[in-house]
Amino acid sequence: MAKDRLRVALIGHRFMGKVHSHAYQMVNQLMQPPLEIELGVLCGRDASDVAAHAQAWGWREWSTDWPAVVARPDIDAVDIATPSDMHPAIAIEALRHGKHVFCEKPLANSVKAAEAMVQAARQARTVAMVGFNYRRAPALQLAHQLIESGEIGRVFEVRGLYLQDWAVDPNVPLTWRFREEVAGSGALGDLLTHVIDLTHFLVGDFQDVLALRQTFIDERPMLAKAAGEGLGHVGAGREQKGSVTVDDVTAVLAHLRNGAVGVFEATRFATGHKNGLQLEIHGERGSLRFNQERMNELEFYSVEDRAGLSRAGFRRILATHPDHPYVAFWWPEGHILGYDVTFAHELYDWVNAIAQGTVAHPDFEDGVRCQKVVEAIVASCQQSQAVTVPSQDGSRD
Ligand code: SOE
Repeated sequence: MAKDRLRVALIGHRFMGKVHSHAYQMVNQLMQPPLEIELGVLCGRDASDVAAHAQAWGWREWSTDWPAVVARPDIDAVDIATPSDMHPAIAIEALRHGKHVFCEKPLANSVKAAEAMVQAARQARTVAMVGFNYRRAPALQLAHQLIESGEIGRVFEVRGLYLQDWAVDPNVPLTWRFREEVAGSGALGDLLTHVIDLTHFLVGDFQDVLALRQTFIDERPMLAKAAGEGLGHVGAGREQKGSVTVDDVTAVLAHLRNGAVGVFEATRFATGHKNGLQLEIHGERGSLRFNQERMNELEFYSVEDRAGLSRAGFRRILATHPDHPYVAFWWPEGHILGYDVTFAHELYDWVNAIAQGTVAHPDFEDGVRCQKVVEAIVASCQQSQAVTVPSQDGSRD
């Protein structure tokens, strides 16, 4: 018997649009979700680009008119892969039309806008999920299981770094990622939000933050095309320059509500690091260590080892055993997985939640939770002092 279908429209067709399109194909072909995903409409600003991508990636139709697309009765779910300034308008309109929504991170550029999205999701009663994809790396799911089962005991410290280096070149043009009115912030919103979300997932809520930020290159060549391209590696710059209005690096010290302490940094200027999302969590019974550039590995140290032969310290767990989360969908043990599967895993979970009428985390409320930390970090940078992060119920306890 044919499966029921989920007819999806994807808004955005650059880096994230490409990754999501590829992920849907993997989900259908290898993960066999309860609903068959139909790649319905691909939507973007540039007609000839979007048409070419729709054809290449297997979308049935294409459009440049997102309000019309999210209102279509033959679309059940809307996936938003645009720059973050567009997230609230598209998500709220899609929810108003009763669609399920998947929205790339960060959920919005302000707490206020993110809360309006939560409100719209509550009214729609559909499944609204935010794309913090790294939660779905099998090694980090395993880390979550180990922490939940008490393997490292009470957590004392979390250290989170997100290190990239593509912005070091002053000729990288002024794409949307360098413009506050579009991106909200720089390394903070683009990179540190992943670390904040992982801290929420693995350790707990933030109590207060003390932060600093810096912009090293204040002006960059204007883009030939206003829309901009992916990370800004591509596309010739012009002689004319425009102002960078976001942070190149942000560093944060934090107290968490459970008594743990956090040390965090995100930068686009860490020469030599390409996508170094690194986490280290220290607990009373052991520690865990992860680096996205070696995403199949989780390092684990247990204080119990002191009594045995393995005094050497951290052991490496290759998180590719079929018992490890999501791995059974893929290849035999040791045939390692890549960045793209984290998207397949999150979209699979979204589709499952839609089929079963459940919630898929991180949901829009988790997106607000992250944005509250972002706003506290920005306030701390502006005031040069520690700032309390409001709790999810709005109190500053
Ligand atoms: C670009 O810096 C970027 O693609 C981010 O936007 C992603 O969220 C991160 O996963 C990788 O880097």
